[in-house]
Amino acid sequence: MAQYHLIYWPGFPGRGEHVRLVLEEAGVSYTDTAQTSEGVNEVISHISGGVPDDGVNPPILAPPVLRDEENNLVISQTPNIVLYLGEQLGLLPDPKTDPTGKWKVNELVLTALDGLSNEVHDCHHPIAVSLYYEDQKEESLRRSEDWVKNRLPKFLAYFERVLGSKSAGSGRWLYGGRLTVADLVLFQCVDGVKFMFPKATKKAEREGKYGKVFALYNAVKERPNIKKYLESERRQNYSNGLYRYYKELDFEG
Ligand SMILES: N[C@@H](CCC(=O)N[C@@H](CS)C(=O)NCC(=O)O)C(=O)O
Repeated sequence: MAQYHLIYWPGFPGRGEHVRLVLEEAGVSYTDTAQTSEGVNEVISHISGGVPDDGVNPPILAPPVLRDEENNLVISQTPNIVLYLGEQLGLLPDPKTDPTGKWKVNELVLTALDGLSNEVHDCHHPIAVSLYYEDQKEESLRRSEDWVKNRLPKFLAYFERVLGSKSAGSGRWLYGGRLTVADLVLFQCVDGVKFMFPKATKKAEREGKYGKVFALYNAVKERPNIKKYLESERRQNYSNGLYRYYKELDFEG
């Protein structure tokens, strides 16, 4: 049995993708409910309170969930899982030479998820998660137009600044001159935003102001394990998950 098991909705990459990319980059074997016929039931059993009830792990509210079978650990919250796996799999700064580095990398992960994942989700669900997009279309239009105009450039400029800062070290990565989980998270965020807002991201690329961000994006894409994964059937297409394409929301900014 594989040590790591990802529990997430099948059918779209969603927040589970951040977990997959860390596992794929590290080249460890894992199982994934997106790839099994009983996957949905497993997700439901975790979020409905039945599992885990083992006296050790707290109940789960929402996926993604990671089970580490060797350490009897069941945890949720995307950045929490990413930080845990980063430590387990050597995708954080070396604690011997940089004992506080993991908090800085986590800061970058949280910032990317705030701006380029959670805020993007709210572009198609600005009023309520429990309502359909079609029931909040007008607000989605206003929210998306503003996000593309004001928030997208703000977050791209921030990460461009991080990549040009002394703390990034030499090379193309966000922190300490080596690839960390923050780079993988930023890659997936940019990939999702490119899918949802192609006009705005093409314009941002054309403008040339965020060259380092797009270079990081391309560099992650070309990493051997990531490249293999992206070309495999394990990589799911975007559909009606966190990143979705609606023509009417595709503002140029
Ligand atoms: N902050 C959490 C959010 C988790 C979340 O919203 N999960 C979605 C799927 S991507 C879900 O199924 N939510 C159900 C709900 O919030 O009721 C994280 O980053 O993991």
